[in-house]
Amino acid sequence: MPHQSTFIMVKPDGVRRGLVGEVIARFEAKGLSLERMELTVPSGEVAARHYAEHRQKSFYAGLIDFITSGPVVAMQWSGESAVTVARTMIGSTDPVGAPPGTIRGDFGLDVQENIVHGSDSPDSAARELAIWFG
Ligand code: DAT
Ligand code: MG
Repeated sequence: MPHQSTFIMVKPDGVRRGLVGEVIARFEAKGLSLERMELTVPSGEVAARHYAEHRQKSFYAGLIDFITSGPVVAMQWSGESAVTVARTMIGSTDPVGAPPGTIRGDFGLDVQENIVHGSDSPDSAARELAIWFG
């Protein structure tokens, strides 16, 4: 299995709720390596590029408002199969159905305010890391 890099973001709700340390601790404990990290309030342009695939969705406008509503913690993590490993640890999109033991399963109930983002493929990771870190 390949060494990979993935883009992880603690979303504004996660920062507001004081879950940054919890999220980082889980990935560290798993054995992934933190390569880059920045606390930033996303611009509308960065948010639109990041969520371009959802432009036509009914929830898009609310999603952009939410993700630009305050600081996020943008991170690059690497390690063995890091993309898949991180997605498994984050849990399914709707926290209501995410199993206990996952970040969304343990800390969320809202499909929009679901605490953390993780790239869904190596191609997405490369695209998102370029958007956030240039
Ligand atoms: P994921 O973040 O699990 O990759 P996604 O790419 O399908 O999920 O959607 C991106 C984000 O959009 C998701 O984290 C939260 C929001 N979202 C998805 N489906 C939604 C819905 N039905 N209503 C409101 N927000 C939604
Ligand atoms: Mg996604």
